[in-house]
Amino acid sequence: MLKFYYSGAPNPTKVALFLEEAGLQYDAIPVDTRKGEQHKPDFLAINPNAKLPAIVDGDATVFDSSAILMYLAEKTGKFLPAKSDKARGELLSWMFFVSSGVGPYFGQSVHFRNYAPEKIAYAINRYTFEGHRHAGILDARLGKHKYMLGDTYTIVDMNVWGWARLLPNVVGEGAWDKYKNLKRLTDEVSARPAAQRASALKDRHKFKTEMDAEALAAMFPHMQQKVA
Ligand SMILES: N[C@@H](CCC(=O)N[C@@H](CS)C(=O)NCC(=O)O)C(=O)O
Repeated sequence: MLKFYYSGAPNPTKVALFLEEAGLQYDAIPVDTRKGEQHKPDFLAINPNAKLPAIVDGDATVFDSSAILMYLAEKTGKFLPAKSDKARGELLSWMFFVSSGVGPYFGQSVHFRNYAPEKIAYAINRYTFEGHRHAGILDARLGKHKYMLGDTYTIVDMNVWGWARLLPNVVGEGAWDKYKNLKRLTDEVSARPAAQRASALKDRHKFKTEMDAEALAAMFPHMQQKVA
């Protein structure tokens, strides 16, 4: 059976959404990042980047949420746009936009707002600005189309949903008044039974909740190393 290495964080939850939407059988294996389990040799053999999600499907090992979504969509033929060069171009563009833009900028904004030991005004402003900029691009797209690729619900919407749910943590309260099209998509996806099962998956296992010294050292190792 497909092994799904996960935590309750945004990137694993998008993959949980696909697995649930597609009705695939999977074995959900918790990796508790606040206990440092992502750095254990057994997990590093699956994802040398020490992050969730990752899957092992037969002899295929895939890490990085966008890569996993593409892999599973192509393997099952589900949640992809119609076959054409135009649609493939849009699929790749928006998948990479989420993985190279939305994920990293949203993640850094959450980090500097909530976890950085000092409140660095420059960093908070830069990443909040980029959070708004990326949310605005998604919102404009969704002002023209029901879903990110047009009329059909695809892996791009799943990829967006994973992070969009956290928008107020990224840019602050009032986010949803500003990005109404993105809110419409996020709410619609969140209401799907598969999304509810994906969000509830983390409750099947007992993940550590305290952000204590062990958790900070595991998730933000730079805090203990001066490299610049
Ligand atoms: N580009 C990766 C990012 C993965 C990532 O940052 N995962 C986070 C959870 S959302 C994680 O595992 N954090 C634990 C850590 O950094 O130690 C993806 O899209 O899968």
